[in-house]
Amino acid sequence: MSGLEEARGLVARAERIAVLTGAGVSAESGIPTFRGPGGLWRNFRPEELATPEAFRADPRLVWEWYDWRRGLVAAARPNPAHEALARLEARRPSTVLVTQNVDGLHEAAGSRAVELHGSLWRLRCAGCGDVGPDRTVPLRPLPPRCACGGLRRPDVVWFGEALPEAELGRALDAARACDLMIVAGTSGLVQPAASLAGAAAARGVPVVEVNLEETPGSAGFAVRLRGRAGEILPQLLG
Ligand code: BV8
Ligand code: ZN
Repeated sequence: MSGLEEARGLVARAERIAVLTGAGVSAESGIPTFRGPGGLWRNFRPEELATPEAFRADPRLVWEWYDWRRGLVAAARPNPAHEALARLEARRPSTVLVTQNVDGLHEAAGSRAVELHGSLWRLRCAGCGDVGPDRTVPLRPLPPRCACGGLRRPDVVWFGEALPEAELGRALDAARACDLMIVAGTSGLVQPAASLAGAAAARGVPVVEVNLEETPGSAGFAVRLRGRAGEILPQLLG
């Protein structure tokens, strides 16, 4: 039996599916991943820019990176990977989709994703904490300022920052309650998101991985489907 047939059998028998996605599910929408080719920006590594220190040191540079990404995403559309997951949720309301992505493409496809790392499309004032949606592309002037005079930042979780409690709680609940986990398009390097797959596998729950390459967690996963999420997820989820 092929890996895909085995994985399709697991999906058919599952009653509570948890899904964890990363930048790889947006790659076929034309959004560069963090650690793959094209994942750099002006020779910076994301870990150097996605930090509070970088923002404090040079808010304009960090905002140029985020404004560039907002522009990319604004011109992008959900791809068949996002659409297959949204259809799964519509067919199986018990499905919980957790994402590390901040691009909002799961919502654009009709999903109700748990956004562990926040969203490019919300701004938060670093001064008074005011948070709100903003889809202005391009955003000018950079860095944007709040009425209180404080600097507005993207409402995303940077390295060294805690994940939002509510979302992390929902993700952990899903990892604990699921009887099947699908991990798609993530290198499994960033914590604590990456630990969700291990938490499911540790309970004996089968994990199906969809990725171009092996990842640190692959050895512990029941089925590893190698290929593009935009091709595999529609086949896996029907
Ligand atoms: C925290 C938002 C503590 C911003 C992001 C242990 C050791 C060392 C460091 C740490 C550690 N534990 C924790 C840390 C620190 C750090 C961390 O994990 N560092 C890593 C680099 C080691 N973690 C944190 O700082 C976290 N916070 O721990 O806080 C704390 C607690 C209490 C109080 C205070 C503090 C915060 C982490 C969140 C950081 N923010 N993003 C933004 O997006 O701008 S992370 C960033 O990486 C993105 O969210 C991204 O989604 C995420 C993970 O990357 P991936 O999604 O996996 O993407 P990647 O490019 O890596 O991989 C793509 C994959 O897709 C590849 O495998 C590729 O093969 C595959 N692929 C490509 N194309 C396709 C495909 N697959 C299928 N189809 C395709 N077509
Ligand atoms: Zn403010």
